Amino acid sequence: MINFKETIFALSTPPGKAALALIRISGPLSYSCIKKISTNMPPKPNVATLNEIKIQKDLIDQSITTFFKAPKSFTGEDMVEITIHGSNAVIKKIQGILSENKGVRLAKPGEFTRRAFENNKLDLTQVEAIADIVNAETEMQRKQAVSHLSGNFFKLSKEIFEKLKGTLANLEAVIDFSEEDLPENIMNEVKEQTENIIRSINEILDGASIGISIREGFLITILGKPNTGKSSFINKVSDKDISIVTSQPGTTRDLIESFIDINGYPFRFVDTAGIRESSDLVEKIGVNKALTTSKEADVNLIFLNDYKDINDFNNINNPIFVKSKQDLSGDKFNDNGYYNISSKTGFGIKDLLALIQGKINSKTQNEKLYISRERHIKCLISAKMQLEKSKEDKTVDLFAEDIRLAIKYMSELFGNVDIEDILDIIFSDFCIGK
Ligand SMILES: Nc1nc2c(ncn2[C@@H]2O[C@H](COP(=O)(O)OP(=O)(O)OP(=O)(O)O)[C@@H](O)[C@H]2O)c(=O)[nH]1
Ligand SMILES: [Mg+2]
Repeated sequence: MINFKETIFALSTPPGKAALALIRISGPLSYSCIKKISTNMPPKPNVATLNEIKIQKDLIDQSITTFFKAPKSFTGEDMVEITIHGSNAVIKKIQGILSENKGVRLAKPGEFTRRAFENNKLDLTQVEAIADIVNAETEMQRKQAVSHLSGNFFKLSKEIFEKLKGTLANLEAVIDFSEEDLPENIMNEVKEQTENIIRSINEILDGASIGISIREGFLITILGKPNTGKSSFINKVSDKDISIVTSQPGTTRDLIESFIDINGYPFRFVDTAGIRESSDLVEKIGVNKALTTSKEADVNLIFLNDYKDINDFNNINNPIFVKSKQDLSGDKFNDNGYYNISSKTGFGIKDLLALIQGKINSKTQNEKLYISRERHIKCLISAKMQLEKSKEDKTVDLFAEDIRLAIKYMSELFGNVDIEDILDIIFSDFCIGK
């Protein structure tokens, strides 16, 4: 457990040379330990001052210093933030001075956010959203994380949680009171409530696969006949040589992955071995891997030598057929069921990427909330399964027990119950200073 009497500090910006660096201090001694080495502390909370950090007459650095008084701070404790010059020497010196104070120590990864959670400044889904914002690489990932941080998922799941409590209250009434004291049809009402809650959970779960794709990147498999220009294409869209290109058919054997941000959409392009019958063991494994990956893909870009090759890929889902080397043929982009591009000149590449984006776009809705964390999905599935179980023919007592368990699974989402073990997993995603 955390000892809340300790004051913690950490560099909250990345280490290394930079214009500025920010050190955060949180806990009861945060104000006094900075005051000791300051010439101009802020006179009141939430005001920034130009402050000299000094030890006796020795000026360490100039700083912009801000004080946040508990409970109105990120952690809910007294906090001081000092912005100093981003110099390794200055940072080291100030951290060394802070460590010399009794009861003041370097923070562990995620400890500031953990304190914010422990002090009810954030619920667990918002804590996770902070980690997601820090890790977001594309606009879509940022939007998803911000939606969770602003509490959209929390509100929805809290609503379900409250409805479950209402249902349980009705069931308790059935158990405790005699029939004549109860409203008519109360059991029918309870059953309807349960159905409605299952429907609400399903609505959230329906968006999970899109949510996971936004978190990990939509999977675009580059599939097709050997020597059709697949690896040249992944190199072109990645803007670097990540896959070997030769004029020899069967060059690519393994899966080669590239994460690409296209207009804010996260994509994982995967180059694969050309599909053909082969006696070569390594190539055979490569072809199998290609076909297995294609089953999961949001889009399969199928590279052809010739239009008639399309028939060899009838059983592949979500296909877009592509013929490369347009610089040699001079054909137009949209050509009777397939698209001509050139990795050499760049012809058609932008249009093809727009086409892929359009396919993904049609799957996503602007305002919809997408969940993507395994923990959230697990809690919702467990609650839903318990509710499905409650529909079996059983006594009111057992019905109520199912609802109680569903409530427990839902409350795990916000971190209201016995969750010490999952806290450690969540906070280990954080860096020091967060
Ligand atoms: N002129 C021209 N040649 C290309 C183009 N794209 C690829 N090539 C050539 O076609 C040959 C095969 O290219 P790769 O990108 O290795 O083809 P691949 O589909 O990955 O081949 P495998 O890995 O064997 O399945 C190489 O000689 C490339 O230089 C293109 O757009 N125009
Ligand atoms: Mg290749």
